[in-house]
Amino acid sequence: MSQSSAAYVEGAVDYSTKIPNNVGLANDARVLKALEQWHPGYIDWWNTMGPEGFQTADVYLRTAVSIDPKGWAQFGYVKMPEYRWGVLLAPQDQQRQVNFGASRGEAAWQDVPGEHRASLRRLIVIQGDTEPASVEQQRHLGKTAPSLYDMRNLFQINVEEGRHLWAMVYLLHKYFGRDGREEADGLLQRRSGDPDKPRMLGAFNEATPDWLSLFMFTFFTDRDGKMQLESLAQSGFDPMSRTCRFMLTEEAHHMFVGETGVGRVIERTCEAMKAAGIEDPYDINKVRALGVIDLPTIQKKANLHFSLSLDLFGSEVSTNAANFYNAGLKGRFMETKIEDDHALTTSTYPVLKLVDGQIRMVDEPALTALNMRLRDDYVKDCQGGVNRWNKVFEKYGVKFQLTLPSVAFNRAIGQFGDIEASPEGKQLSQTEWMRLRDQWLPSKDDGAFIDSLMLPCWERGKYANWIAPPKAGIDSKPGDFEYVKIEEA
Ligand code: BYC
Repeated sequence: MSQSSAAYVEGAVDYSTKIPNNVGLANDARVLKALEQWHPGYIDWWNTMGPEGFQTADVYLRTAVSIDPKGWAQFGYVKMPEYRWGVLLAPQDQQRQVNFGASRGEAAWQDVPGEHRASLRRLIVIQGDTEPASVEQQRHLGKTAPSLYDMRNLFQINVEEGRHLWAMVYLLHKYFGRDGREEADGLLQRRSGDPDKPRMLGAFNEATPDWLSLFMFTFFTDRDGKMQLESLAQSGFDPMSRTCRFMLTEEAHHMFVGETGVGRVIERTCEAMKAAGIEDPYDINKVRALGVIDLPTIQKKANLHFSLSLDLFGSEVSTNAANFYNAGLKGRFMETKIEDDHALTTSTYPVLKLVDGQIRMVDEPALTALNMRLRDDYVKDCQGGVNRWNKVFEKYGVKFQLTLPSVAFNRAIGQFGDIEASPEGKQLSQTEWMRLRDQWLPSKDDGAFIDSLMLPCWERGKYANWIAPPKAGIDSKPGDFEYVKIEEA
C-alpha cells in the first residue's frame, strides 16, 4: 500500500508525500508545493467549519488506499483532522477520445485547450464549491446523532466531501496556474449561508437543521451530485473525467445513507402507528404523540429538498449548457451509451415551459435543452427511490404514498422561477401560495416538532425512537459496534 515515489505505479496510492495521491505528485514539485501551501488553510477550514465537537473522537472511517474496485476502501479508527485526504483519479485509458461535441473523435485532452479554459475553470469551481458547502451545512448534526452508526455515516460523508474538494483543487492547481490558485483559495473563503460571501449555488446556502433534512439532502442533493459528476465524467478533458469517475464511487455511499435513512424513518413511523392501532396517517397529533415523525411531514421535507435540488440543474433552456457540450467539456448522462450523432446540431428535445401562463411541453433544440434532459434523468432516478420507500407502506399496510411534486413547485431558477404552483403543478396567485404554503413545505411548527425529537442517542447498538435500526452494519460490523468513540472526544 505505502510506497516510495520511485515505485509509483498507476493506480496505487503513494502515501510517501504529505498528500496521498495516485497522480505522481512526488515527481511534480510545482503542484506538490502549491498543494502543500494550500493544505494548512484547508486544515484550518476543517477545524473551524468541519463537524462541530468531534474533531478529537476516533471515528471508524474508510479511507481509499487504492483505486482498484475491490481494494479502494480500508476501514479503521481515525481522528477526522488526521484523515488522509488524497488526490485520486480513476485509471487513464490511453485510447479514450472526446466523445461528443465539435471535437468528437479527437484524442481526449490531457491538458486544457486554451479556448475552453474559462468554461472549464468555472465548471470545476462550481463543482468544488458545493463540497465544502455541504460540510458547513451539516457541521452541527453530530451533536444530535440518533445513533453511533448514523454519526459515523455523517462523518464519512463529511470527510469524503472534503476529499472531493481536494480533487477539484488539484485540477485548479495543476492546470490553471495563478487563476487556479486564486480560485482554490476562494473555495476556502466562501461560507454556506453567509450573506456577504455565500456559496455559489442556491441549495448549498440552505440550512440542514435536522437529521431528516440530512437524509433528504443526501438522497436528493447528492443525487444531483451524481448526475452532474456523471456528465462531467464524460468530459473530453481527461483529468476531469478521471477525477469524477473516482468521486462517483464515493458518492454512491452518500446516496445510500439518504435512501436508507429516509426508509428507516418511514419504517419506524409505520411500525409505531401499527403498534398503536392508528390507521389514519393524517391524524398528525396522535402520530406525533408516539415520538415519531408523521408521514405528511416527511412528504413536506421531500417536497422541499426535491424542489431545491431541481434548481441545481440551472435553466431548462441554457446556452451555457449548449456551449459546454459543443466544447466537449460536459456531456449527457450515459453519453457513450446513447445512440445518436453526439453533436445535437439538428435534433430537438421536449422541454416543459411556461407558455402564455400555461405549463406546456415544447420542442427545443436538443443542444440548448441539455439541462432539462439531465433533470429528466434525475427525476427518473429519484422516482426509483421513492418507489422503494413506498414499498414500506405496503409492507405495513399503511395507506400512504410519497410522491414527487411537480417540477413547477417551489422553484427559484428557470421557467418556473417566477411563478407559484401547487405540488400538482397548478398555478397559484401569490396570495393562494402564501395561504397554502405550509400544507406543502415544512412549517415552523413542523420544524419545532422535528427539533424536539433530535436528542442524541449515543449508546452502543441503540437508536433514537424516531428511526429504525439499519438492516446491516458498516463493514459487516455487529449491531453494538462502537463506530465513534465519544469518550475520547
Ligand atoms: N443557484 O444557463 P443557466 C454536488 C447560474 S452537486 C445559483 O441557467 P447553467 C454535491 C449559473 O451559474 C453538483 N446560480 O445554468 C451534492 C449561471 O451564472 P453565470 C454540483 C445558479 O450554467 C451534495 C446563470 O445562473 N456540480 O456535487 O447551464 C453534496 C445562468 O445559468 C443556479 C455542478 O453543478 C443555482 N441553482 O447550469 C456535495 C456541475 N443555477 O454563468 C456535493 C457544474 C444556475 O451567468 N455546474 N445558476 O454567472 C454546472 O454544470 C452548471 O453551472 C449548472 C448551471 C448546472 C450549476
